[in-house]
Amino acid sequence: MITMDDIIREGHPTLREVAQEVPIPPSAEDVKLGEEMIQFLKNSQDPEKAEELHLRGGVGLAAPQLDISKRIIAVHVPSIDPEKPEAELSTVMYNPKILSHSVQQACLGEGEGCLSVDREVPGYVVRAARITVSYFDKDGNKQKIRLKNYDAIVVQHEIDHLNGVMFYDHINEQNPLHLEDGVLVIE
Ligand code: FHF
Ligand code: ZN
Repeated sequence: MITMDDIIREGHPTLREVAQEVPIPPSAEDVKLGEEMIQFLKNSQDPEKAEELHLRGGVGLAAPQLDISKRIIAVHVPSIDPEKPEAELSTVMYNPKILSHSVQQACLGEGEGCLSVDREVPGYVVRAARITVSYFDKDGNKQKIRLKNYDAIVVQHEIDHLNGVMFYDHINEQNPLHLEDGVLVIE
């Protein structure tokens, strides 16, 4: 079981590496890792389990955060609308790739945090509002999905980890709360 002790923190060199692509179809070991990453996210969002295991709530996790420099990410974003459970995004992606992105940009109104960063970093993290991503699933099938708004932000945060990029790299240094015109603010 993955716990907070398995997650490396900023300053660890692995977080600044470009992670290696994984062989497709994913090995049994990489499939198991993906399942454990999703389970961690589910546990972290379960109030009882999170308290018991001292987990910080998370919606995404990238293998480099476990000191595994492989291009594997997990996202578990629950649907905000109980009437629409199919809106949940819960996937493991092997070798994900952003094929295209919107010109329009977006950011979370609350800013971002990271399981590998034990401090508050204020500022808007401006990203693409919509992305098209290709990836391989656990069976080695190639998938292509379009994501927008919150889902798109989370997946970009995770893919950044595969490229050694941290969320605060995107914050305007001079003025962290400055927003250009047209940036969609997701509340
Ligand atoms: C999180 N937590 O998941 C943040 C951090 C925008 O690389 O967003 O570092 F638990 C991955 C519902 C809504 C339930 C939000 C991407 C953030 C990715 C993890 N929590 C939440 C929730 C959350 C990081 N990460 C603050 C831990
Ligand atoms: Zn992160």
